[in-house]
Amino acid sequence: MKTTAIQIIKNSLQGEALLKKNTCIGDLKNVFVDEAARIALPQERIVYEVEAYLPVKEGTEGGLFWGITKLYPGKVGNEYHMTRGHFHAQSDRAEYYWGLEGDGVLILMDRKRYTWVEEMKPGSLHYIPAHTAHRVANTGNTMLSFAACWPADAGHDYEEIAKNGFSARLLDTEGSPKLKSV
Ligand code: M6P
Ligand code: ZN
Repeated sequence: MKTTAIQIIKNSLQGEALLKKNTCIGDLKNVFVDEAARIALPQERIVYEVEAYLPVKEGTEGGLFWGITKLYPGKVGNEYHMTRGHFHAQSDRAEYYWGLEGDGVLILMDRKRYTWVEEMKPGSLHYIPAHTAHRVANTGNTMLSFAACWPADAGHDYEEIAKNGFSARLLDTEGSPKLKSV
């Protein structure tokens, strides 16, 4: 029997034609609340890596994409390393995230700017509803890896978050993560 083109080995995607993207401190201008702290860090420090399998063209109706994100532990000021976060360009598209390793928090915000969180750990399954922005913070001292499955026609709307941000941030407050309204 033929093996599949792509395999998941130790929380990594293996195979040909995978999309791989690293996001560094230098790429995350104005993403963290403490921009001075971000500027003071080594700009080439990797915050997260994404490996994704895109078996159909971006925008294909009915298609699905699959990826693993590895979020390194660390902080920018009092804020944990986190993904940029996005709504979907096609806003009515949902997504699944699930925890593979490490400890983190999924931060969700609806269109009324109501923000809530879900604890992310190995085995936690997160249904991200349509019209809901999503970002993940690594609150632990080890790598946080999570898998994601999203519609090929969802797209990413980063503009709304770049303009208005999330309505709350997860900050290290006396050693533990607390959601603080902004
Ligand atoms: C998950 C998916 C991807 C996303 C990635 C990083 O793997 O949701 O679509 O690109 O996380 O998140 P962001 O694009 O917000 O940086
Ligand atoms: Zn998404």
